[in-house]
Parts: sequence; structure tokens; C-alpha cells
Amino acid sequence: MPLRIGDAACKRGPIRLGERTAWEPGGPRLGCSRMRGQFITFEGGEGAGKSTQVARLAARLRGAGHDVVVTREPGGSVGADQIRALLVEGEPGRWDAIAELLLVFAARRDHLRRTVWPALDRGAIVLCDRFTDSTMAYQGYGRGLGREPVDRVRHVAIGDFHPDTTLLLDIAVEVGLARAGARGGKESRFEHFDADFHGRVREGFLDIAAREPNRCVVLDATQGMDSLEAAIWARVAPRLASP
Ligand code: ATM
Repeated sequence: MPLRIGDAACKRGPIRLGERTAWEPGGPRLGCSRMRGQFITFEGGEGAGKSTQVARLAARLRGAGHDVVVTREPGGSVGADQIRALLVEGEPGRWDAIAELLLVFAARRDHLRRTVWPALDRGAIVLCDRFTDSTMAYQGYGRGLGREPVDRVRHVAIGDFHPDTTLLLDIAVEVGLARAGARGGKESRFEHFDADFHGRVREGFLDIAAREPNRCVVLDATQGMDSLEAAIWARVAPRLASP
């Protein structure tokens, strides 16, 4: 009989990793016994300025002597970067919502195993541009799958692994899309979805943050870059252990 999640006989998973659990159904385990670092994610719609703020926070943390890994999703490992190209390039209709959901989590699993979990295990602070909240917002709310299918696939793919802190950079859809459109490039698949889609994504992010106020902080992404950087630092700094 196949083993199912939660079966007592399924001895290899979930595996406790300090305060986190990495679901390892029958596969080789992660190779880390305890994750000591911090996992900080940046979320928000297009054009919110996440990558600038990730770079600024990384510089501040490194300046304070911390071991910092900067990464992003979809992507962040060789395999996940290959899947990224499938997701963000080409026609909007090339995948339906469920195929998109599965691709995103296939990429995420690889990214976690190869990049994020080993870094956390050695005690690094990992800054990640987008993570599972993007899946809930884009595939769950935007594409209309709803919360439940996203949660189910998330559980199979990554167990109950969650960020320690999530910084949601909130911006009006039309302002964000105008900023993103100005960047150009071939990674524009999601920009071709209509404004209603992006409106649902924004509402989705805000709903997620309202449901998890201890993990998520909502920041106004239309404020100046310096003041946004300061607001992020005010949230992150008190939670840092000494390097
Ligand atoms: P960036 O442009 O932030 O790198 O993200 C690429 C796209 O991937 C993003 N597009 N827009 N707009 C949203 C999309 N995406 C998902 O749809 N689901 C996910 O889980 C993730 C991580 C990204």
C-alpha cells in the first residue's frame, strides 16, 4: 500500500529540523539536522521595487557582519531557473493554472533543497524575492484556483516550511504595471494578464498578510526608496541575532 502523508509507517517524513519541518517523502533527507538561519521573503505585485529593497537590505546586513544569501523565485537553483523560463516567458495561455501551480512548486522544491535549506542550516540570513505567498496570490487568487489547492500542493512539496518574516511591498496595480512595463524584456508573460487579474493578486497579498500578521508586514511601496529601506530595517533589525 502506498504511504500517505501522516501515516505512522511513513518514517522518513515529516522530519523535524529545529523549529521547521521539511517534508521528505521517502527521499534522501536534506543533510541538515537543524536550521539556524533566518528566512526573509519579499512579496508584492509587479513594479513594487522588491529587487532594489532586497539588495539594500542585503548590503545593510552584510555591513553588520551577517552571512547573507540573496535569491529569488521562480529560480534560485539551476533546475529552478530552467523552470522559471517556462513560467515567465511566452504566451499567457501556454499553461493553465494547475500546470502553473505544479511548475512553481517543482521549482521551489529544487530551490529549497539546493540553495535555501543548506544556507539556513549553516546559519545564514536568506533574502528571497518572492516565495509561496506569490503562489497563493497569483495562482490561488489571481488565476482563481482558490486557497485549498495551493495549500495542498504546498504541503506535499515543502511541508510546513514557512518564512520567518515576510515584507509585502504594496502598490496600486496601475502604478506597478507602469513601472514594470518600462523595464521591458522577454520575462513579461504575467504582465499580459489583464488588470482584473493583477487586482485580484494585490487583494490576495493583502488578505494573506491580514491572516498572518505575525509573519507579514505590509509596507507602502510608493514611498521613496530610502524611507522604504528604513521601514524594512526597522522591522528586520530587532529580530537579528548577533552575527
Ligand atoms: P518577478 O518578475 O518578480 O521575477 O516574478 C516573475 C513572475 O512569476 C511574477 N510576474 N508577475 N507579474 C509572478 C510569477 N510568479 C507566480 O505566478 N507564482 C509564484 O509562485 C511565483 C514565485 C512567481
